[in-house]
Amino acid sequence: MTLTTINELEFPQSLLDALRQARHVVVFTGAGVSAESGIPTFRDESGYWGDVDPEDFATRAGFRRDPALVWGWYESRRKQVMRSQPNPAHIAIARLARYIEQLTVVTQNIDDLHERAGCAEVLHLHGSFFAPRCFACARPYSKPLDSPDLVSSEPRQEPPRCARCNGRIRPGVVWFGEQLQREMYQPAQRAAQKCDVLFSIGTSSLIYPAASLPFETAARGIPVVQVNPSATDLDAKAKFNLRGQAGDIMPRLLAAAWPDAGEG
Ligand code: BV8
Ligand code: ZN
Repeated sequence: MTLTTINELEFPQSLLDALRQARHVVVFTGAGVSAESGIPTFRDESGYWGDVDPEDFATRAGFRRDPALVWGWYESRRKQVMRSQPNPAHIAIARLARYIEQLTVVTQNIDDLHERAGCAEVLHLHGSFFAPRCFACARPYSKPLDSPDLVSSEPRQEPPRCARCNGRIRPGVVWFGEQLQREMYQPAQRAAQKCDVLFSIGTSSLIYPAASLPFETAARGIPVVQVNPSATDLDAKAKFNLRGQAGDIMPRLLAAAWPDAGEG
């Protein structure tokens, strides 16, 4: 395991070689990749879980108990994402597609910053802000969430109702105790098991089954590159631990591996 801190100008040659020779790269991300876009993470100092209890805000029971509180929380987070921009980490990740034959981006995030940075296809293991559905009958909610009659900045907002069964609309995310969608998790797992390099960027590696992906990659002897200012359980299994912020490291790593990567 090689530890490289951000202020070291050189990345290990073996990492640059692995990248240049890779045909298929998986990039697995968590809330830390959006931190430099101004989006709070969950478990850092100023993270979401420091303000709210996940039991009340990220479970079915919490939504049943107080749908307006949960819907209002997700709506305020969604609007913050709409006001934010992809940061240099998102842009560098999308730019990888220019140099790698196959790039698979797998995120635990529910924002659309990877897509807005130019990633064509993103596997959202924990869902998305942009796929609300009926809590009762699961019918997708097709009305635009920013339609005038739905715009409010109140912390508690009564969720809209389903056109088919009049059930409450819920955020299109995976809450604790809910299964991940097979059509997201299975391709992510396949990619993690057959890629040439896997990046794990900005995740505390604590939430399962998503967190198991980089461990499955490492167990197959495939190099795992972790990018995180802090240590996580993955440190022990990652071949390269790049200590620092993703927005600093990722553009520099691309420029080191492919000197023209820095251009427009
Ligand atoms: C399920 C909703 C079961 C969306 C979230 C073993 C197997 C299976 C399940 C379990 C298991 N053990 C326990 C479980 C249950 C549970 C779980 O994992 N619990 C934990 C507490 C142990 N898992 C579940 O419930 C999952 N469901 O397995 O169902 C099942 C089985 C059969 C039948 C029915 C059910 C569902 C988990 C999904 C929960 N949903 N959120 C939302 O609101 O966003 S969780 C939440 O955590 C988010 O989704 C988030 O994406 C996810 C992971 O967090 P991170 O992204 O890592 O963010 P975090 O703040 O933790 O870390 C940020 C990192 O970034 C830090 O390390 C920091 O240092 C770094 N960083 C900061 N700045 C930067 C940076 N890095 C780089 N650059 C920077 N600038
Ligand atoms: Zn319905």
